[in-house]
Amino acid sequence: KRVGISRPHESAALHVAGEATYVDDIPELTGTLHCALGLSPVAAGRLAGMSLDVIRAMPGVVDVITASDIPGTNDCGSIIHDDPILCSGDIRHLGQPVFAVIATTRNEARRAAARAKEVLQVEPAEPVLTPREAHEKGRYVLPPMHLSRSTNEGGARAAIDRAPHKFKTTFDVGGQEQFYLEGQISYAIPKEGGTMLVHCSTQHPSEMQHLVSHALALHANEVQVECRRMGGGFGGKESQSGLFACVAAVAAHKLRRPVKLRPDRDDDFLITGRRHCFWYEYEVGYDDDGRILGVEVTMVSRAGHSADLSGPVMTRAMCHFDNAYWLPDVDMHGYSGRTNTQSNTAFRGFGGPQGAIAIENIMDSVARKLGRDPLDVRRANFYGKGERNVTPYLQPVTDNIVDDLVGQLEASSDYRARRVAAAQFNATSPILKRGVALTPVKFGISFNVAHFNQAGALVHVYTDGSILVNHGGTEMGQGLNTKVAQVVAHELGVRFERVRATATDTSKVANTSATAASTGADLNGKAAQDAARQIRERLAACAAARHGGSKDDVRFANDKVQVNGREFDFSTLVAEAYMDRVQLWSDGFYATPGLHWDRESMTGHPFYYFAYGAAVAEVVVDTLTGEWKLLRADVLHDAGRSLNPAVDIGQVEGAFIQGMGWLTTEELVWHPKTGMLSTHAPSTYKIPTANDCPPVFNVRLFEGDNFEDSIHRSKAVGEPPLLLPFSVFYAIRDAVSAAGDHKVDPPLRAPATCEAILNAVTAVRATH
Ligand code: MTE
Ligand code: LUZ
Ligand code: MOS
Repeated sequence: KRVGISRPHESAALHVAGEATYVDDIPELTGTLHCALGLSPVAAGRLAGMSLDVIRAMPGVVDVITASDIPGTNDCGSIIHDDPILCSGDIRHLGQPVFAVIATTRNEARRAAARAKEVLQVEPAEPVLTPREAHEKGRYVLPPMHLSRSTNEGGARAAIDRAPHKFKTTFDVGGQEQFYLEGQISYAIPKEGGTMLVHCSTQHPSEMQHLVSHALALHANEVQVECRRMGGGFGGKESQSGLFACVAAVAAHKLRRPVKLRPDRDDDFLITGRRHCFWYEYEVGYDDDGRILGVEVTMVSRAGHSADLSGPVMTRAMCHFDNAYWLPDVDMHGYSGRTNTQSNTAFRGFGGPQGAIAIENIMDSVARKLGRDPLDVRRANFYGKGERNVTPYLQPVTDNIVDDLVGQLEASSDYRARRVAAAQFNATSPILKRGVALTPVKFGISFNVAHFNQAGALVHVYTDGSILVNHGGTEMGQGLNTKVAQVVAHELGVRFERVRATATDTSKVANTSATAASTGADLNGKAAQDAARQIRERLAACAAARHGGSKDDVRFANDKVQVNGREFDFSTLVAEAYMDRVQLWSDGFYATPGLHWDRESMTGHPFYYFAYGAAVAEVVVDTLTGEWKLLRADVLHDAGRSLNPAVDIGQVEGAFIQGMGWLTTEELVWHPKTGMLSTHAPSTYKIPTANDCPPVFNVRLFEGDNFEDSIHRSKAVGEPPLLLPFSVFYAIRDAVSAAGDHKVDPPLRAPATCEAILNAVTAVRATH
């Protein structure tokens, strides 16, 4: 058995030895030039002129490239083509790349590019910075979206009007920087006949190939993109690696020299987008037990200056507003606000967290208004099995395990007793207040764009019995190559060490999807299994032909092959098969079955299955300073029949801490007049560290198979656990509410920074 067992990341030894090759570690070719971007100093307006001679005269500068040097189209947009590579007149945001300096060294390029402010003549205009302002002005990057479902005449409105209790309020949730440790980078190398090779840190090599070919006016078969691994992507390299790939390629194409573009962290912050912040307004009607009878919600995201992935992000947000709850009558409106800020993009969860946290906020408020334990209110609203089990987008929830899973966690975490203990503590502690919360997760797995759910793989068995696997997915630290190699080793009955995974390469597997939506192992694992299975069948036929017996009785296990009562080494059979002229390599393909989606009505079956999870968090808050500590977290997460429990637990722990950062310490601040992102470095933008792990951190995987025929019945694990630290946010909210009257709903926004917590404490005390 090679799947379902814990084993280290395939590159773990290389990672810790510092030997794993990232793009910047590739030995530079002779003649390599370095690129830096000159950025717009204003957030909106017109570019009236550029005095680039000043830049050209700087030491080491070889050339300066502007939009007019792009031989093909000046666009690096994903899905919708509204994203200029370099500014061609209309200034979209402060930090927008306007020109590219190419110099002998990276420092010389950066020094020259830093003079952008002096050499650009701009006619500034008033920027629109917040989603609410964009909404008021009707400025959107996409048409508004609407999703509603009703089980009664009159829909959500009538259900709210008839409900025994109702309230209407607003809520704010901030954005989040991906903060991949390896920044964006591309290294473009011109090849014969005007073709191009690009080494790119990207989750989406095929899209980089398309964007570069369009920018250079080449065919796709003239551009090759390769990515061995990333030092993290988290969604930030799904589309937005494109600008860097295109600029490096345009420069390399023009100068006929290799060009590397590696922006530093501050520039990366100013150029690229991140998780969308959301503003919500909702009205809720509910009964005495806290059951939600009707909801109307408006969600407005900060899309930034272009569409990028804002459409699919809003779709996923609207398809996760239900989270784990049956909402009989619901009416949702989604607006992607066009603002003069970086274009926001994918980030782990892809709008799912932003959708689901809105309903969790509603659950928490309803419980406080009714004076009930929030877990009881949540449970009263859970999807059922067979009834009350249809999502607002009309996909039935047929694999519901939320009740079981939450029940197990409630018991193992000692939730009830700890709620009582926290209340007792709070009764005698005027300054320090404790809070405990349990929150569930249900997350839909598949790209919400149906045709992206396909993948390909190549498996080569060499005559010495060693195996190479190549697939369309990319490795960003999540352990995808490890899982795919495990699947191949399992299929061929060989040791894991026999199988090696190689760099993702558009010239090996074509037309791949982004490694995203948590589908990497589901899609590429199945494709690699398909390839390996074909080889195994050919080997079995060869073995039976040579040694007798039926090919169906040939067994592959432990590096051995059993045929007709005899046993051979795997490599012996491979050598025999080669002599018999058997094809020892194969391609494989997979497309997720049963998916469909109607964009107009926002209904269909967008997800193959759901992944579930739940977490309990306990915090203590200092109500004089707003400082807090996570004392303990208990997590039970559903990875189906995990392919690799060690890797999956790592994913759950990492996602928990990353999501906690989003909801607590990571705050983005744009200057309200200039639109300058002032939090553009770790000095002002606070990501969590290893120190922020709670002293008690119990993370377990739920026992149970995927109901669907996924790869070895596993479930995708990359994104869903990012929603688990909702429990931290609601534990903080619980502690804040203990500072005042319990029935007062704390006005706490996310991120719950110390400042936000203190403001919420002040507000609940004022109404005390
Ligand atoms: N884990 C690590 N270590 N680094 C990453 O960049 N990205 C996350 C998640 N886990 C990421 C990660 C995101 S956003 C996604 S969509 C999935 O991994 C993608 O990989 P998978 O589909 O193979 O799980
Ligand atoms: N849909 C989705 C997408 O659910 N997740 C993604 O990462 C994605 N990326 C591009 C387009 N649709
Ligand atoms: Mo992940 S946000 O789908 O790259």
